Formats: sequence, structure tokens, C-alpha cells
Amino acid sequence: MHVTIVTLFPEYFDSVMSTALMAKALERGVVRVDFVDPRDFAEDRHRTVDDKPYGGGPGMVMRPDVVGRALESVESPGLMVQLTPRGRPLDQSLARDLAAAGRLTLVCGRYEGIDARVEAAWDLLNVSVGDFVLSGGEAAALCLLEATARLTPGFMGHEDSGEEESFSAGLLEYPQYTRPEEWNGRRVPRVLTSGDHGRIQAWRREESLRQTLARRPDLLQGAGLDRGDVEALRRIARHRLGRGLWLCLVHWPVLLKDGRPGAVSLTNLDIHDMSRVSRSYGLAGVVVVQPLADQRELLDSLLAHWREGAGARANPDRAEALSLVRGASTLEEAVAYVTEQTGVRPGIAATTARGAGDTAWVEVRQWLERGPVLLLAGTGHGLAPEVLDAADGVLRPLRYMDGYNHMPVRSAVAIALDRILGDAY
Ligand code: JCE
Repeated sequence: MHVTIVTLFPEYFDSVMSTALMAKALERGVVRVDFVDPRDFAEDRHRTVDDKPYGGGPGMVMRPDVVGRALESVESPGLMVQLTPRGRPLDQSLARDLAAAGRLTLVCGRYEGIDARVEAAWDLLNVSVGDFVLSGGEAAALCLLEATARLTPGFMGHEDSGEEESFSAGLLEYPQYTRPEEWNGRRVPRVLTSGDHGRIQAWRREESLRQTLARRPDLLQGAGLDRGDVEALRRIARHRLGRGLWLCLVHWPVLLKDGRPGAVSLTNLDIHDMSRVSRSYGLAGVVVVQPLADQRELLDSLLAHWREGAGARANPDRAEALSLVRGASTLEEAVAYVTEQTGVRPGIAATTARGAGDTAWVEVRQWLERGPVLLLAGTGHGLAPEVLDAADGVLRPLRYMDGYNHMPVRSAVAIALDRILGDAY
């Protein structure tokens, strides 16, 4: 691998170039690193590389003419990468691609960065090492250099590649232990001293899954899980946020066709489908707000049929889902019921298909970390404005950036629950 680093501070890299595996790789010619200093391409007496930003604002910007000449000086530069917080997040798969390129030029900015015309003119690949800001690209370039160099054949010095490809690929590493077997009263897990290679492999895989689920569940998506992994994940106890979430299906006050507030009647399918979705997502309960006496009776007979009657015997899964459902005459009664059940007044999150909302879906997830939440969904043409005003937050319409927003409430609730509780994996 051959890397050229364009930097105002070549000396920044000195210690890395003379340390451990990198020093050996440079010596053996497995890796070659050279440096280009843009200051050598400045044309004035003071060797100026930066200037004030057009449009004003703090700090300085690196000049495109100076940086441009520095880049032109690089012979067959290969894949050209600019380190920047706006870049594509560096991960192992990108590191693999960059290592495979074999020839890289890493462009490190300083100050407020490099004039934007440079990346347009040179088609630089923007790469970031994380969502934090550094004072320049050098520390980021070091991360990229180390991640790619260790994937270069011969870098590691033994036949081991830089990746334990087959085993924990895409998952967090299992915990490692060495001697002594007992240290300050803490023993190494017995399985590791059992000599049973099969059990050790299984334990390590499960620990990798456990660590990943607890700390970086987002990684599970790309991890290539097999059936055994999925079964292991199902066995791992985890905190279920849905336990603090209550769904409230509101039939009054909601907007009617004419735009005025009023009450609407029950829809049998709403009750069935919402309770099943709620059960699937592990919700605490579903409260149906319905002030009309005949409609309340209808709800009660429906629930009785499916929970205790012939329906329950024929369809126990349905009974389990519908056992989550309670009726209430008013929203106040629903809030009082949840307060009584949990001992705390729930945070109230209202949904609407109109307006901008003031609460993002992830915020409801954060509320749930602190206490119970009642999620309001309106039948008819949506929750009345007075309900939205009284809520602790109004959620953004599900398709708030699009024009058509006429989702059936059953579907909207399913999507909403997945937005709040859905596993991104
Ligand atoms: C850099 C700066 C943006 C103002 C050149 C920061 C990469 N993952 C990363 N975090 N930070 C960087 C990075 C890379 C190059 C430069 N800055 C500082 N960046 C806005 C200032 C300048």
C-alpha cells in the first residue's frame, strides 16, 4: 500500500511512523507513506495557505489554488480522500475498500477546512471518522491509515489477517481474558478454562451477540445472523421499552368530515388490529375513549366475546391481545386510569396528519426511558385541536415532508409503534 498524506503538519505523524507494526511495515516496504506540505506550494513571501471566508464568519479557509497545486504534485494519487466531519462515516467495510485500492492520497484540512471548489474539482471522497469535530484532518487520517494498513497483506507479520473474518464479523468482540485465572477475587469464566473448544466457540458467539444487542443494536442488521444467533438473541433478557407505553384510541373529541369536533362510532377492525399490534410490540395497554353509551356497550360485548366467550376458546391469541384493551368515556378518564396503573401521570404524545408537530418520534422513545407515555391517536379526521393543545408533545405527521397524508388510523398506529419501539435490526 502506498499512501500520500497532504498536510500542513507532516511531523504530526512522526511517532506513528516509528512505532510498532507500522515501523516494521515501512521498513519491509509493505507500506509506503509520503507527505506533501501545501505550504511548499504557497507563492508569497509569508507562505500563506489560508484566507478569510467569503460571506464572513469566524476563522480562516485553506486557499484552493495552494491546495490545488499541492494535489497536482502527487504522482498517480490513486483514490483521493478528504477527511471531514461532513464525510461518509468510516467503517470496516469502507476501510476494506480503501485498503483494496492500494494507492491512497489523504487530504488533511486545518482551520475551517478547505475551499469547497477543491473537492468538486478533484472528486475527493469525503470521509469522517465520527460525529465529532477535530481541529484538523490529521488525527482522522491516522485512523484511516491504521485501519487500512492492517488490512494490507503482510502488515500483521504473521499469517493472521487483519480480520477474524468468519467469526465475529460485524458484531462487537467477545470479552478477552488472560492469566492470572483469578485476580482480585474475579475469576475467568469457567468455560474458557474447560478446554472444550465447541463450548468456548458457542460462549464467545453468544457474548458477542449480548454485547452488540446491549451497546450497538444497530450493528445487528449487517451482521449476517443465522438461526442459532436469532434464537440466542431471543433468550437474552432485555429491557422492553413498550412496557411503559399506552395507546389511546380517541373517538371524541375528533374532527368530523365538516371540520368540526365531535364523536365517531367504533370500528371493530381498529380494536382487533390495534390490540394485536400493541401486544406484538409489548405495550402496557390500550385505552379506547368512547363517550357514546351504546358504543361503550358494543365495545364491552366485543371484548367479552373475544376474551371470555366462544371467541376466546376458538382464538386464544386474540384473547391475549384484546385483554390489553379498556374503555373510557373521556380522555381525562384514560389519563387517570394510566396514572392509577403506573403511579405516575403519563407523558401525553398526540399524533396528527396536519401541521408540523413539535416532537420527533425519537423523543417519545426518550420519554419512555423516564416514565410512562400515553400515545393518542384520533379516529375520524384526527384529534381535535384542543386535544393537541393539551398534549405534552405533538408528533410530526408520519409523512410530514409529503403532500398526501390520509393514512387509516390502524396503519398509522402500526407505523407509529414501529417508529417508537421498532428494532432497527
Ligand atoms: C477539520 C473544522 C469543520 C469547522 C479541517 C475537521 C473529521 N471526523 C472528523 N471530525 N473532524 C474532522 C476534521 C477533518 C478536517 C478538518 N477541521 C476543523 N471542521 C468545521 C472546523 C478543519
